[in-house]
Amino acid sequence: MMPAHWYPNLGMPSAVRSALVCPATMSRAVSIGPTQESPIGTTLERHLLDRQRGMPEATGDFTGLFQQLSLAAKIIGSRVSKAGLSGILGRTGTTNVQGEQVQKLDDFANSVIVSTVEAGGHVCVMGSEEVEEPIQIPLQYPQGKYVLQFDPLDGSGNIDINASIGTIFSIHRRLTPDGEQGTLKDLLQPGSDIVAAGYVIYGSSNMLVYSTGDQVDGFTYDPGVGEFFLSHPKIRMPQRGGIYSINEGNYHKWEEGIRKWVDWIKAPSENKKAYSLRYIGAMVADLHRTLLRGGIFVYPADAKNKQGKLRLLYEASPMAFLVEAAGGTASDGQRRILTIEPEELHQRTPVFMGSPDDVADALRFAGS
Ligand code: AFP
Repeated sequence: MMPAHWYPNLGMPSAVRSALVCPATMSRAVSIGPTQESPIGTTLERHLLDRQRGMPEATGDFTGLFQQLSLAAKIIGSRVSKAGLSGILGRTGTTNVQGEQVQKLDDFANSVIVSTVEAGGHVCVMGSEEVEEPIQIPLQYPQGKYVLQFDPLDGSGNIDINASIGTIFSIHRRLTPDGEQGTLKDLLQPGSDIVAAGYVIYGSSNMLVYSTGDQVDGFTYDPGVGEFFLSHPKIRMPQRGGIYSINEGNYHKWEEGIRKWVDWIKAPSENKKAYSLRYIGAMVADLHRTLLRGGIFVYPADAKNKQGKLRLLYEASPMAFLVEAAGGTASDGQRRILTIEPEELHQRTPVFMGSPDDVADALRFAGS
């Protein structure tokens, strides 16, 4: 049961309510920043509308797109929570006990996002980690001003073991002329031009976390009410944490600098305690913990994945946008991830993300 204070107007004394209120900020001209205070318990929809009201030139397109994404998150979350029951586990091409074709959960999540968003008129083209080519908006629908990229179900290796997985998304403005179908050009934009990014984590509870660049807010889903409620306003990442997150099974494939860094971070010394290792194998879950608790998440290049493993457009850029908005650092080892100009849809990149001091330490070793 969710604590009563999540619901702003349900019997909570006004003194308590105002103590929970978070002040507003608006630091980037492009962001859709709030002009009002957002009390704990605000629904995602109200939060978006409050922000929209603070932007007289806003048309409601952004809020409309987000409402569709939130609906997609609810549908995917509902199916994920029933995965073990509904016989949906398994690979595409297999049949369930009713003899029906089983749709792989990541294919399902992909179709839900595409079908929820395409008819809305807010987007002109989409890019998905699951789909090789740009996803065009059929001509019977309006071609919107935004561009949506997403990884429908990140960490899909975790589905069959009931561990956390997630959806990652980012939104850009279109570059091609209004009214036409969007193209690859609209999708190949750097993270620095992201208008908003976020993720949904399907875990012990489901959460939607998003940012328009000025702050990062987290909303927890109440399945009884069917709404995401503001639960983690203005997430800030600590300057330094105590956890490192990396697939250490790749130790012998790494370059020497990464090996030395891992040897150093887990060894206690006069100046520091040994860091703890946590790695679930789903970037969303590992970075969600890193956002809230601090520390570092790393997926470096290695002998097998010479360009790194994670996808720039569907994983690294959106997460880098959130990490930076929460006060953290996101690098590919040499430059800010947000400054990388993508050349291909499914381009990969090494990733060093987290608390600024922890990333600085790792980069010192990686460059050695
Ligand atoms: P899947 O979605 O194919 O499971 O990949 C997940 C992922 O892209 C990212 O979420 C993880 O951080 C990373 O791969 C895990 O990779 P390793 O299994 O090589 O550690």
